Amino acid sequence: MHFESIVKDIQSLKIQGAENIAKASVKAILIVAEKLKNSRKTDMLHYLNHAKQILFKTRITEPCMRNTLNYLLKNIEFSDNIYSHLHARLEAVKKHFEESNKKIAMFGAKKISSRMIVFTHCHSSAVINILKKAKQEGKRFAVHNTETRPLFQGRITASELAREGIPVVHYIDSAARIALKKADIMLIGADAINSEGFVFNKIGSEMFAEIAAKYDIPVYVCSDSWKFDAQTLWGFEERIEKRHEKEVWPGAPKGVRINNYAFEKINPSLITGIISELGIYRPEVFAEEVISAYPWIK
Ligand code: RUB
Repeated sequence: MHFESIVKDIQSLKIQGAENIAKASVKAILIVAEKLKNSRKTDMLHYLNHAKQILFKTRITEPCMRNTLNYLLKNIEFSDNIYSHLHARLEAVKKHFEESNKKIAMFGAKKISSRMIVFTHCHSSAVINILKKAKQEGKRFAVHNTETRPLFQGRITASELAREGIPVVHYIDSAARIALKKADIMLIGADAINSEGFVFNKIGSEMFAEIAAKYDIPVYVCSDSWKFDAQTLWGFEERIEKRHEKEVWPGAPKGVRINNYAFEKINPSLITGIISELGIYRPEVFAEEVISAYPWIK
């Protein structure tokens, strides 16, 4: 595996979902480090930082990647052996995600009971882990999911759930109201969470949360807390990635402009709670909890 191929896979969404992107970017940095193993420290620092900046640009709405790489490379300039420093940090990153995933699945599964219909949109590994855990606990429920145009990540969700033996009914995006009306709970992932509790997730998420509110369906965001973007504390606006028009309509007639936003911002008033490894919190207090658990994130 090469650094460039990981970058390409992230850009093309062959690797998708915030946590998968963060983990792949760690792998990419380690490939660069391995290549530079016998180089001078100043060169190594320069190229690692350069690689980090390239990765940051692949998907701009991904603070989980930014936090993870910043953690991986934190204080690296003071280390005598950069290579072993990186490996120690890699282990810590792995441990974080492993433990966090278990806790999110455990807390989230408690919100699911037998005979429920769970609505989800796009593909979130956090949501999938919760559903798998609920199934392991012997709960019998079904999932309604949307296909998620233009890149159909909903198909990944539907296929994974079907493989697990979880009944799943697949809907086109514009049928979401019908899919949701029959649901008891809506679970979605997150790409970013800002200091005011706004959540950024796949385009359509806020529209579906508004429909859920209309039918009194609770909406939970399932997310590792490293998706919190601390830069928003200082006034930085989370940027929303706009992707190529061709993904929506290859060969569209001249004169047709296409807005292909990858994500949208969900108002905290539409969110019942954020399920993270720290517990289940209202979006407005989430930032405070993350900063107190991980002071370095600031
Ligand atoms: C994926 C998406 C997911 C979040 C959370 O968008 O919006 O809900 O990334 O995923 P894309 P996870 O397909 O454009 O990357 O829970 O796996 O971190």
